[in-house]
Amino acid sequence: MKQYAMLVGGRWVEPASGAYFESVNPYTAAPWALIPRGGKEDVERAVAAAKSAFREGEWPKLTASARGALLCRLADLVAAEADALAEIESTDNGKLIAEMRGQLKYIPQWFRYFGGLADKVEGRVIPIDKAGVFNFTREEPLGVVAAITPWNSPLLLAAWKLAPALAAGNTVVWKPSEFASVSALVFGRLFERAGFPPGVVNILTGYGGEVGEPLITHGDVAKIAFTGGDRTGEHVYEMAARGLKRVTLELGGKSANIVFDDADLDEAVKGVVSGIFAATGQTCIAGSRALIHRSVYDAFVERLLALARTARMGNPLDPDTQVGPVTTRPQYEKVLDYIRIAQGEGAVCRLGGGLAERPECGSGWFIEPTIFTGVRPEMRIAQEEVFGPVLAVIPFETEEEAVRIANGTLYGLAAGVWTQSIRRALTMAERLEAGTVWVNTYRAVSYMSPFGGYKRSGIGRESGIEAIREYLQTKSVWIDIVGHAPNPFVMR
Ligand code: TXE
Repeated sequence: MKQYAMLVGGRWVEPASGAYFESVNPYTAAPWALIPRGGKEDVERAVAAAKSAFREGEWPKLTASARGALLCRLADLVAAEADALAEIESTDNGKLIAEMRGQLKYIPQWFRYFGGLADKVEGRVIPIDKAGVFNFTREEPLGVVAAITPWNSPLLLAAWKLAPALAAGNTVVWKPSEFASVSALVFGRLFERAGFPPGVVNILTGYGGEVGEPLITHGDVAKIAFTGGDRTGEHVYEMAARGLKRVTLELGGKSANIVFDDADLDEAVKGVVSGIFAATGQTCIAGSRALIHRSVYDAFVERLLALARTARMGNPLDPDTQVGPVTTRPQYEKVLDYIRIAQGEGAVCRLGGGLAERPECGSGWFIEPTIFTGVRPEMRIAQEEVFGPVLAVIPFETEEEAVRIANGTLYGLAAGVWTQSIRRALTMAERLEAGTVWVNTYRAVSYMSPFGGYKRSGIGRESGIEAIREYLQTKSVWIDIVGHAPNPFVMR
């Protein structure tokens, strides 16, 4: 098994503890890599390196254009390594090679887009209301940013944070998930090759409590950019609050895919299937609730079952596989628990309903694509994030009712609407409490378009111009231009 090292201050280092843990391939359930088990001492070193890179040396002296050029160079290197990195991700987290290749080929665009944006961050000259002073603003970086990322799309979700954070001039300590760290440690080499000064990006691996917490609570960390579960996100927010730190939180969801009676049903069926079974449902934007208009309900469910039944399960490295394993053992158990909960609540299991024991699934953590009907909106299966291939189907009668059910959870990450009516599409886009609304499509993201959650799905936005603001702070500069002080005892 290959043993990896962490990146601190431009050097590849062992953890202070000397301890390593195994990363497990979810398709074989066997360990395949040894990951450094970082701790508090490593956090001290990494944050010190990031702080010193922020304040001294080459990085703060670079022009914004030069920073942008570094990010574009990084993009080219990522593009050249895309296939190799995709294979690592697929081996480490069990997601389809086709999906990971697609992501890896797309990731360079985040670095190009924010590289291009780096020298377009401008302050303003304010025509101030006071005589004899000149006032302008500067947009400045925050300092050391802690990026904490999950296992489901390890490099994509890291790029969403690192690209704007670096474009804005911050330095970064990045902690990938303990369940999928290998791609981060390999990706780290590309920062060196692109020419980033040492310490600008540091990578620490290990567990949330051992590396994540000391990182978040470290006095020299200015901001936390986190993607993960909402409970962990809440805890991260509490810890960040104690230090009055900024946060961007991208948390879970219980997104509704809403199919109206005037929809193109063939396309809608594909959209609902892709919303929940692509990525084995392990995506924050999973369309885990299908809301179907009563008049097309029976026909739609039949078509849905027919298409879902054709899903090819198996080795995620096989390009023909459509549904891979669940990434982690705890996640596998969580999904099986939710299937039991749904059955206990009286939902009707129409497809799947348990672990997959097909020969092509080997000894991996596979769960059959599962569809429940007879779901009522208040059931736990319709309220809580499962993060697996489990769909809850709910009928509705009116537009009003669809809105009420769709908005009736604590979450608000995304929603899908299937209709041919432009009026309905626009009305729904306005009324749905979700950071992203897709009409007649699902699961589309871009580096250009802001992404984030309403309600319990998160705080702040990633991607798009909005994202760079999350990594900047505004300074107001006042300059006297008349040369004599007014009355020193009153405010100017
Ligand atoms: O995520 P965690 P887990 C959801 C999904 C899933 C559930 C749990 O519902 O079933 O979360 O998954 C780090 N201080 N999503 O346990 O715990 C951790 O090491 C600091 C939604 O894997 O949120 C990892 O790097 N950091 C989601 C990261 O947080 C801590 C993606 C995410 O782990 C920490 C993944 C702590 N105390 C899961 N505890 C999405 N929104 O896409 C953990 N971490």
